Amino acid sequence: MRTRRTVRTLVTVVATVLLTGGVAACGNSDTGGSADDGKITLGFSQVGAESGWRTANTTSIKEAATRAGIELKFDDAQQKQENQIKAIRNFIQQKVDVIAFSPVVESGWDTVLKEAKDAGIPVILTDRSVDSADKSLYKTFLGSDFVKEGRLAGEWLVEQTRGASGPVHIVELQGTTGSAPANDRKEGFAQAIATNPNLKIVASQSGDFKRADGKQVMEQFLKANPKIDVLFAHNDDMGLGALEAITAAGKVPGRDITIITIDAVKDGMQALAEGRFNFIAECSPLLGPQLMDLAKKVHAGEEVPARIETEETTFTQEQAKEALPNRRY
Ligand code: GYE
Repeated sequence: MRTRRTVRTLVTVVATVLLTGGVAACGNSDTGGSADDGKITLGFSQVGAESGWRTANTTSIKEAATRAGIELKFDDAQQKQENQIKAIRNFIQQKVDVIAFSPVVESGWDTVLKEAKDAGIPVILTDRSVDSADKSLYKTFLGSDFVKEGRLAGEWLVEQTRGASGPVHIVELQGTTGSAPANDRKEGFAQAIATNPNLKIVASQSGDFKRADGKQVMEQFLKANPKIDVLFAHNDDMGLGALEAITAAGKVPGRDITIITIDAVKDGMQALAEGRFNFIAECSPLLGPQLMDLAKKVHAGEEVPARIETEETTFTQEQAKEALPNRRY
């Protein structure tokens, strides 16, 4: 691996010299990095700051980079794919050592990933994956199993509604349209509830993983559907926004409407402990330390597993009460 990387770096250096007509334009160490001090430079393109989960994820990455002695070039794409593509191209131009990003949506990455590969810069996917058929475009994917999270949420509901004699009306607040967690959580939940024909999704719409959107879409759901028994929100923030809409409609969240969410950030756990939510499937944002470890390994040309899955659990109201005091985010 190291030999291949060195050759690739050499090709890039030679190509740059030929194109620019001088060595001065390279200005870099032989590792292809933008710094000459031997420090690894990591270009990271973050989705945005749409949720409590995302904020905790950003903090984890920034802190871990400092601790690992990695120079972090951080870019916030404000939930726009075009901004992420621009950021990745900038990282390539700056000749960072490693690129990592959390793709806002699953599709449309092949071209820019190929550009990174051609420049000899390894790419790590973190949190969310891409649907590229060519797996050689990235080194590894570090993150959760979103289908499993959706399935765990659905299985809990199946368990709770076992005795139901009539239909159970479910509304679903989806995450960002086209994102891996929205696609996969929807799929996992649908798989689980398919085992009981009484469980019916009567409305399903995106709230873009944001609190304000969750509130607004829930208001529409409540207006259009006189009978709502369950809300499944793809993250805590949308569930928290929906709480306001439910209360404003004169209903008691957690009692009149059963609320299931995903993430288990502090505000979500608080709502669960206080009985306003009913169940949360955890999704850990603390990916920073593992990401830095992987960045070092791929930079050194070491083999890394193609897929690294985050360890997660689920919380009932009782479990949330117990876990809350020690929650880090
Ligand atoms: O669940 C949501 C965030 O990709 C796992 O993105 C992440 C999701 C998380 O906005 O809150």
